[in-house]
Amino acid sequence: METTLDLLDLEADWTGEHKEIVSSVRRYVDTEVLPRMKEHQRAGTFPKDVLPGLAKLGLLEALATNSLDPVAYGLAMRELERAGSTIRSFASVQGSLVMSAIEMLGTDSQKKEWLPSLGRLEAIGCFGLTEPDFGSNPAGMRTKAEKTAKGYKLSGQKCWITNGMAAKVAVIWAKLDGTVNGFLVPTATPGFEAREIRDKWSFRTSDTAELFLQDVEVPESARLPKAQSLGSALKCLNQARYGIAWGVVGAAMACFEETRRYLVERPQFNGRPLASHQLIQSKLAWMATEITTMQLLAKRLGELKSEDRLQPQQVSLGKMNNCRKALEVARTCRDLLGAAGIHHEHHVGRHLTDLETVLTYEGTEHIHSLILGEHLTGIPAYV
Ligand code: TGC
Ligand code: FAD
Repeated sequence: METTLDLLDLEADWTGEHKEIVSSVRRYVDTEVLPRMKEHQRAGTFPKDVLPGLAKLGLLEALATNSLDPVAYGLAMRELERAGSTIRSFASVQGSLVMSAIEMLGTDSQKKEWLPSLGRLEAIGCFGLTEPDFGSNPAGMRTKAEKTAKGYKLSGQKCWITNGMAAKVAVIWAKLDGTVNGFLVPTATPGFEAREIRDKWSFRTSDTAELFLQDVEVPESARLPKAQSLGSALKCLNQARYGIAWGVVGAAMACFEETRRYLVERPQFNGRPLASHQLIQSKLAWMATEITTMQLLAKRLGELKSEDRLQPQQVSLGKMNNCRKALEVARTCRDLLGAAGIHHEHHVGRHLTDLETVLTYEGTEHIHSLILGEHLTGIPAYV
């Protein structure tokens, strides 16, 4: 029996563009990405071989030309994350962090130089905000930029940087005279070094690196002129966090669907399928309800974004709620698969461990609850 997770008939509101995007990304995920994930998960490698197919979808090119509506973008992230959070993350960093930074904060010539090649994935970008001693609190960053006769000299260290090994250009956040600024740094510049972070049990199929900058000289034209405070970096994070609120719905759906199929097929006790037991149905009903409310929340964020009314605390609510719920769904699915749930044969274990990263990056659960807390009380409680 086929079933649907569209219990509130949300798909009825989809435009032709939404339907098209969901079916093309889903086809790409099913035929080109999922068959390769197990092998890359075991090896701990990013599946570079899926990038030509992603480029062909034209999603990131559409972002560069602002021709994708927020709900279409969100649905694309949802479908990509069915394959895994690491695949959606590649696209989030490239599109929502790097391309958005250039689009929102760059000059016309920076846009002309980088957006087309980033959009076609001919160049890969990374976004360096986090440092070893400054994760949740990037305001404390030590990476600094000094004015030189021809431009700037950058020194410092960034860590946990997605796409860091493959990147041709890095958006580097650094303090210039004590104020956070953004710079576009070609990674081939002398003094720039990326080192892979190995031995991860989460995000094994993602390229994660530490970046070292030692007296990296860049011209004046490398500075993002509209980035003149930490707020500019946080503005880019809003875009990516929005995509995460949608993306994790896809991870939860993928876990649910794989588990439901298993439960209706596997007999246990008198030859009856596991799905016939009341406790199992109760868990399926709970998960389907959570996935439905996650979708409603993402859709509402999309509507607000389409009307240019989306506020940071609303994005925090969506990122925090949907990551937590997706993780709970993945954990429940792992349980319902029994021993099979710990094996690479199923994707659930990979989704579960990857969602642990998604809960942490782009603002941890605590940080998003503090952002909401500040909104609700007027009292910042970070310190
Ligand atoms: P605070 O004083 O609150 O704010 C500084 C300035 O920024 C403004 N602002 C925002 N602007 C736009 N969007 C937002 N979401 C904003 N949040 C704050 C604020 O109005 C202020 O403006 P102004 O004009 O007064 O200067 O800053 P704070 O230092 O107290 O920090 C607040 C806090 C803790 C919420 C912030 O630091 C934070 O969000 N921390 C979490 C760090 C984080 O999320 N890092 C992510 C790194 S990138 C990443 O993880 C990529 S993962 C790969 C993938 O996405 O797939
Ligand atoms: P910490 O800030 O040390 O936090 C540790 C714990 O303390 C958390 O539970 C946190 O919630 C809690 N905590 C911190 N402050 C408070 C407080 N004030 N009150 C209560 N609790 C608090 N960063 C980038 O810049 N670019 C990237 O591309 C990128 N990619 C990433 C990819 C992966 C796989 C991972 C794991 C991380 C990535 N990050 C990236 C970094 C990520 O954004 C940080 O890990 C995240 O912001 C948290 O910082 P931290 O790890 O230093 O944790």
